[in-house]
Amino acid sequence: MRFRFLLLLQLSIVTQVFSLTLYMKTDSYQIGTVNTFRSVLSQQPSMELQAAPFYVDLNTSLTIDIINLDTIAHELQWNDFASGMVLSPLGSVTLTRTFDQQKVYALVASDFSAKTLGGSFAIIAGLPAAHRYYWNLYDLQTNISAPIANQSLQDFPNPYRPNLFTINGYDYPLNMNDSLGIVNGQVGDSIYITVLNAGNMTHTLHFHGFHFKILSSTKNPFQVGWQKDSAPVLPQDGMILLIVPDKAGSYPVHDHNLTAVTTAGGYSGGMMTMLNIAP
Ligand SMILES: [Cu+2]
Repeated sequence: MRFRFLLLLQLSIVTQVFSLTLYMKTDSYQIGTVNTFRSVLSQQPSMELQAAPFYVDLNTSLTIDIINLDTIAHELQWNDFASGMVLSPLGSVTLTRTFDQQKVYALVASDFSAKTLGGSFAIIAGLPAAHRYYWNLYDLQTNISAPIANQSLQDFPNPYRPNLFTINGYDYPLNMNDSLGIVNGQVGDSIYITVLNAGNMTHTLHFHGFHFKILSSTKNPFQVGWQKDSAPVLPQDGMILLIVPDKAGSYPVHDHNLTAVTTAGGYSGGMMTMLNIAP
């Protein structure tokens, strides 16, 4: 009887209580013309490269089990926390957190190997269910991905010369079928775009056609409220952008650093996606 009372009390404080299981794995993937190692943090143990985010209502509490499928240890942290937690080889950790702000709660790898290889997962709180999209940004110098994965390389080369730039795991134009990221909306819609930079450098997104309003940013909060056509997304920052299109058409969005709009040195490719707005 006492247990039941406590359970009811807890439910009255927290809107919803859910559990979530995530799997961490480093593996090699073919991305466009290159083969590269990536670390993926995903709800799918099968490790699809394109890891969908998890949306929650405000004040949702989650219990999160994270299972390391790798035979090496990793470290993870929330991108708004200074300290992290160790995932031992083939081990697991359990976290709980309540999500009470409209923002991206990003779980990011913090050991050199998995961080450099993009291990990241976004829990996005407080967005309406309609018209929401997700862009996980990533860059890598692919000839160092294998030594990073097997931990024989423990630091960045100088200079770092990335040749791979992706959104949700794919470079342009391979991402043109990406239902998570390609925006399909209508004039007047409120379109919410969540961006998580899981890469190793700042990516400054530039929108053609529309200005966006910055609704939240964990690493760069002084930008919140700005309405811009370009803004930097710092490494491991999560940002929520809002656009309300005033005209129809197809408009590209790309990293304004045009080096990142290449694939293996060829233009155009890399970090570019599309806003398709119907009348
Ligand atoms: Cu442009």
